[in-house]
Amino acid sequence: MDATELTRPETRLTSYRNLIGGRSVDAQDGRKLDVLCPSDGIAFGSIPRSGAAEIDLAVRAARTAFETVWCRFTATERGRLLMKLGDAILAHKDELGALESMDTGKPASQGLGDIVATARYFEFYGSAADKLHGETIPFLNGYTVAVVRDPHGVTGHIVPWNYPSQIFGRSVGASLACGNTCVVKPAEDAGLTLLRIAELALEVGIPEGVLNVVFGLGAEAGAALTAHPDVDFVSFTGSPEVGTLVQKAAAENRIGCTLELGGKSPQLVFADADLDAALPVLVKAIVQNGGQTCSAGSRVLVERPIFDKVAEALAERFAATTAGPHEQDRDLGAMVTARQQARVKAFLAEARAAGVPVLAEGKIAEDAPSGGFYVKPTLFCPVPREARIACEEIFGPVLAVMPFEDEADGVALANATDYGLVAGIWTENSNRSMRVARAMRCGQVFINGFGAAGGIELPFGGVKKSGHGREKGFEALYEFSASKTIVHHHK
Ligand code: TXE
Repeated sequence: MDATELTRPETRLTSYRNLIGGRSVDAQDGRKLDVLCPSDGIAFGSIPRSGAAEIDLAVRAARTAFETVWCRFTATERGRLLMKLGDAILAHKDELGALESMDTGKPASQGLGDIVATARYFEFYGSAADKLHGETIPFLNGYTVAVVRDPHGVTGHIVPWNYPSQIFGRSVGASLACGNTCVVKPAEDAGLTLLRIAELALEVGIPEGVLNVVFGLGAEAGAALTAHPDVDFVSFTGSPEVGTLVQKAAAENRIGCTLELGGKSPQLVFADADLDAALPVLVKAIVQNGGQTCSAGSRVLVERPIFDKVAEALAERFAATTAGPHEQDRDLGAMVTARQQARVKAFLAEARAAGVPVLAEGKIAEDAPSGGFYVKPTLFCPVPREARIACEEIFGPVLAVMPFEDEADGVALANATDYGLVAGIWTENSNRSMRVARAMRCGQVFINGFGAAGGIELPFGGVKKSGHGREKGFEALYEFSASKTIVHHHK
């Protein structure tokens, strides 16, 4: 018996249901969607194909919970419950990690790591809940002015499939800490752990209706959630196209939203970089999670004098990478869906046809199930600056390597993208690293590193076409709350 059979039988063909107002319910018309394991392409369960009716029920449940129950909890009490939820997630981390990996196709250790990070979100926001202080403002004589922070009310969360539990944790954790109630629409392609975590929330004492999960297609359940007139704020992470729709829907309702729409994040490698430190990170930043990471380091820009050396070393490391089923815990798993696999392969075919050189390819494990959605990690080098693979988000394990001539050229090339999410800088010159970091047009910059073990505490989000608003860190608490100025005129 191989590992695949060992870990999956008990979850095969499980019917997952919505969680609305504390009740486990199917779609009203009983329609369902299959859930496939990306590692072998086989269905192991189903989720409800919900629509406007189920979303409406969930929003009503969230509204009632907001107005009648959750508002009675002090910030400290809310925080304690969120920290308990963090503990419960940790206590179930093996089960949740296995489910996350089976659902997304990501290697087992990464599924587990995502769950541990999710627990940390609830711990972080739980402990922050009663530290969202307001301020007082000096004003005219005879006045005392206080600025307090209020929750928005009901928040809608559209979660993608690449890091389901973490992206859920970062927005739902912050929202609940502020005193909102939530309706969550997981991605139809992967999002089962969100349901399990919402069930754990009930178990630790978070009241019914405070956290609701409604499964369904984006164009149906997702669109219904963003258009619902009784939702007060929307958090969206996903594609730029859908982000535009979400912002239009928010505009119709005259509410706010956070949009995190991915990137084409550069890593600048200067001639004085510590290459022993840089090389493994440069590879991991695009191979991890099959490149299906909003902040993937998908462009490596190398200063001319060390270009050939870096290209050669990257090629060696790329060739040593292997994609395999999640249980095997290789460098990467399968792409999340056949659709995503086809999208990545189309980029690969187009770049090859355009004559962009392939410097190295990784492998697909020989015993990987033939029905799985695998692609080989692929290193293109040198990539012309105007090539599509140098400009567009691929969301696959595809690295574009390009030379730059000097600091000014490197900065210009790094910024020459519609996106602006993350950047990496590799240099031993601290004057230069700070100068270049300040010149980057993006939301997060790493110096002599890339990515930060989840980065729960670090504000995260884009500029330019990568979206707006910040999640993660304390700053998210300002997104999920609104200031209210209280002006007391006294004698
Ligand atoms: O995204 P969608 P897809 C990028 C990445 C990827 C591409 C396409 O480049 O290759 O987008 O992925 C919900 N109203 N990112 O098609 O469709 C949907 O159900 C409301 C980057 O999977 O945007 C899911 O829950 N919601 C990204 C979520 O939106 C709708 C993560 C994301 O799906 C909707 C994912 C609608 N009309 C993809 N249509 C990142 N920033 O990390 C869909 N959805």
